Amino acid sequence: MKKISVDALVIGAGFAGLYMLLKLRDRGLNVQVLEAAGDVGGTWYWNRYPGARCDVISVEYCYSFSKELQEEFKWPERYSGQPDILKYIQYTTEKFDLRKNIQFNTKVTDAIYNEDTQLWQVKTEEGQVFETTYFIMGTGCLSVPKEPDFKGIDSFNGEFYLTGKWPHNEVSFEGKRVAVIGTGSSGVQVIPEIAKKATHLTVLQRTPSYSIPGKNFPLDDTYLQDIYKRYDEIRHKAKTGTRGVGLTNVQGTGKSIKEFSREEAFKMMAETIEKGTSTLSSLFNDVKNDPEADQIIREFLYEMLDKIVKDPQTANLLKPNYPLLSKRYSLGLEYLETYNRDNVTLVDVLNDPIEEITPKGVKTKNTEYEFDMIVCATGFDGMTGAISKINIEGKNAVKLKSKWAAGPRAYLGLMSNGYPNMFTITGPGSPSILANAVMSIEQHVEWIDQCIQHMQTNNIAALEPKLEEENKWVQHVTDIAEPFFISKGNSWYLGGNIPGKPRVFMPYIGGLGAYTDICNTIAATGYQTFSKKTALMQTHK
Ligand code: N01
Repeated sequence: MKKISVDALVIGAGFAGLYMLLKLRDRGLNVQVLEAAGDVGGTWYWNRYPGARCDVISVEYCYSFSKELQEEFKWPERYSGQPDILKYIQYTTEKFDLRKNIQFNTKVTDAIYNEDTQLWQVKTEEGQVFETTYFIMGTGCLSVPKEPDFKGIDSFNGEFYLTGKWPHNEVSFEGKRVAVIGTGSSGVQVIPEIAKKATHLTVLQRTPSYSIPGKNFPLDDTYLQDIYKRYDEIRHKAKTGTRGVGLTNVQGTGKSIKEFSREEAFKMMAETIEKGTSTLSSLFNDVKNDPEADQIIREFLYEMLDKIVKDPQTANLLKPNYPLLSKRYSLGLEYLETYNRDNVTLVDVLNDPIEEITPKGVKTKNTEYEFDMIVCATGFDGMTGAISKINIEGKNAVKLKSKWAAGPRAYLGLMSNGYPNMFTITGPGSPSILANAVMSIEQHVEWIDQCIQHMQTNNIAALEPKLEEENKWVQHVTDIAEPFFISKGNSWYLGGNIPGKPRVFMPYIGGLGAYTDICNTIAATGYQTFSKKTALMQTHK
């Protein structure tokens, strides 16, 4: 088989891969993108279940690199739905003529580094072989759904769907008895939509989610024109702040919640929600790690839930019993209200666990339920799922899987020692999904682009982080998360949802702005924390 030689091979055509392609192509590199799906979009290509949308405000959940693009694409809603996010990604693809460098329906199986040639050899399931100087993973943090492994799953006679791999054809719920398994962010979104159409919806809940009511509304031209005027300031705030957002920042009090009377604190939280902001955590400085502070915020949320959900037994079942900030909470759009519908039943599968899927439906320890359709919103193999699907071998033929057996080890979430010129966009150890993912992606792509420019101008053929620097960073990522609830919850942030996955807190909690400063300082001081091998630059045209 003839090898196809390129300068840079980018895996994935979502927000990350597309921008990486554009940057490196503009730099004059010969870039090829390989994408497993049939079109662009990444996670927004696959997650097309009813109700799918991003809980970052749309005018912020989009690229900032092009002023023209920013003002050209008219976001229809405050939190626009998946069809519009996908439309935006397609629009960007056409605008910058990116499609010609993307090969779809192509799954990468192996990536092997050759120390003699200083090139990566990348193989695909379809039998192609690529040779590349730069191997860049834009494979996303939440792109590999956790495959449900219920006993008897194949015996079910009805329709079966995964939210993370939703079909392209329309799925009809009309006249059907539907079950949803999973009440994380995806479940919280799909449940209200199915409830509106199905004859009956049964939600099989193992762990309730905190769902904070959000406000969505159509955007008119006045709103958009105001944003356009303020975009520079909004984006500056987003990039220098913690969470990659410039609009939704709550004016924090900088104080402990305990410094306020219960009435005062509850009033402030109610007003914040009323204004359409769900980030209650930003109001007070101790709700991320102080159990007493968490208790107060939880009591507020329980009280709110009791007011919304009419049946007290259902309301009690919906109350999470873990700290608010130990997991990602969800933006609720009609979520809690859905449980007031006559056609919706909440079943507790924590105390009556699912034993198997049968031809007729779901059998728990005590009951057998009959369904026409089962929808699994059971989550993802987060952050490392897509990377670990590829057989990656670095220097001395060491498999990345072995190196990461006890948890991912990466420097800045960008590169890993022993794997020269391999970059991971929003990899483990970076703020990635703890911030607005598009801002995280732009920062990584721009850093990688600058790094490649540095390599080219300095005749560096191979660059990798020094092991001692990587070890320090991995320790730092663990240490700064340690005091906070988020590092202890049983969430996908720690691989807690995947049996056998090492429990390591993967994202960097220090905030996007602080992290960007660290990355920029490293670049400005000549990448001293990296080892470099100088050789004749290989270019492939
Ligand atoms: O996945 P999850 P998700 N039996 O892992 C349950 C992003 N996102 O797809 O907690 C019964 O959060 C599981 O129960 P438990 C966002 O970053 C964003 O919902 O393991 N139940 C849990 O309830 C988010 O954090 C947006 O006890 C089982 C659920 O399935 C991330 O994606 C929208 C089970 C999985 O929840 C993941 O969210 C959607 C079993 N065997 C997603 N196995 C927005 O921007 C699993 N569960 C709004």
